[in-house]
Amino acid sequence: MGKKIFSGVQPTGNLHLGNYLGAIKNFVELNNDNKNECIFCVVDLHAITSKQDPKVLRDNIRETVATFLASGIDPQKSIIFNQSTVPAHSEAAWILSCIARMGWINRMTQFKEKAGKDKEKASVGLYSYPILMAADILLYDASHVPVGEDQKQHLELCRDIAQKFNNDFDVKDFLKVPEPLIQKEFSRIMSLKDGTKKMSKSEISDLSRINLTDDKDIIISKIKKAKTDPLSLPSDVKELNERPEAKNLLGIYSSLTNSTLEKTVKDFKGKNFSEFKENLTQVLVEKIDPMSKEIKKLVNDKGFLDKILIEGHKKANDIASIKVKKMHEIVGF
Ligand code: AQP
Repeated sequence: MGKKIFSGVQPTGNLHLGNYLGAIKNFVELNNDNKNECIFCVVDLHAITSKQDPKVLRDNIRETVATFLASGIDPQKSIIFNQSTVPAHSEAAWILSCIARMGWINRMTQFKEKAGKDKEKASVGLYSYPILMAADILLYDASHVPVGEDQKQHLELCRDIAQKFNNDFDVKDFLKVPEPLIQKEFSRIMSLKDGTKKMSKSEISDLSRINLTDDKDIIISKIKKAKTDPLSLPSDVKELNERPEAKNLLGIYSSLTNSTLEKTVKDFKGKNFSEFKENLTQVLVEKIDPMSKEIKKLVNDKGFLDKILIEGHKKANDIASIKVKKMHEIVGF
């Protein structure tokens, strides 16, 4: 039997190699398996948990759709839509926020990281967004949710919320408890400037990430400048535990070549970084440069991208509106 897949990407600009290798690459594989039913959502409600320029947000929504298509997601096989066009997401999020417990949300490490020292000034939305994420997933009875490692805790919260709703209202299995699909290796791609920090859209330095819109020359220059250490490449994977930058670059190479870290380490043992970086640049350019060209072409065709979103909206709304109506009945509205 196939899987019911749901996942989302925030249209917050600068989609990068981490988003691709951690999540979108997996979306494409799941989409290619005809047994699966896939829904990929541009989560614009999540995007406004931090301040967005409305015009830029509108462009980023389309660019995210363009990125899905350029990566290989087929809109004929998968539903692609943006979250704000399906009101059931906000409605279900409210109901589920009355199910989730404060103690559960207080444990979410991503809020602590993103809000930083100034958490009094963070939006309430940023704090409660994992509940909206639970609503996104549960509305579609998703069986599996492909995400990067950073979303693991939010997925566990989603499972707890589903179970508590089912127990509280004695509706066994009404909300389907989803399984995370997190790749065993390379599910957390790190910054090119600091191998201990996640590659991220919001990092100020553009040199910290490979954007999916970077062209060949930019990729060459970013990899040249990527942080390394003074040693040559190791002969044993274990040595990488003390060498975060080397581990990250070798991991990126392994993921792009569908190989394992063990094999990559074996292939490059004793080599210096400059030789390895040439190989890494080559595989990155082969993968990202055509994608970047395609994204840039697609974003000029706003009508085409909007049509995909409208089609996706209809299909998603049909599913989600029925589920939220049932939720209303269950809670007694
Ligand atoms: N560095 C990463 N490595 C692996 N996977 C990653 N993801 C994000 N960063 C990495 C995965 O990409 C998917 C979409 O993420 P998102 O757009 O919803 O937002 P995010 O996690 O907030 O992305 P960023 O880049 O990390 O943004 P900021 O700068 O705001 O912190 C998710 O499945 C995520 O796990």
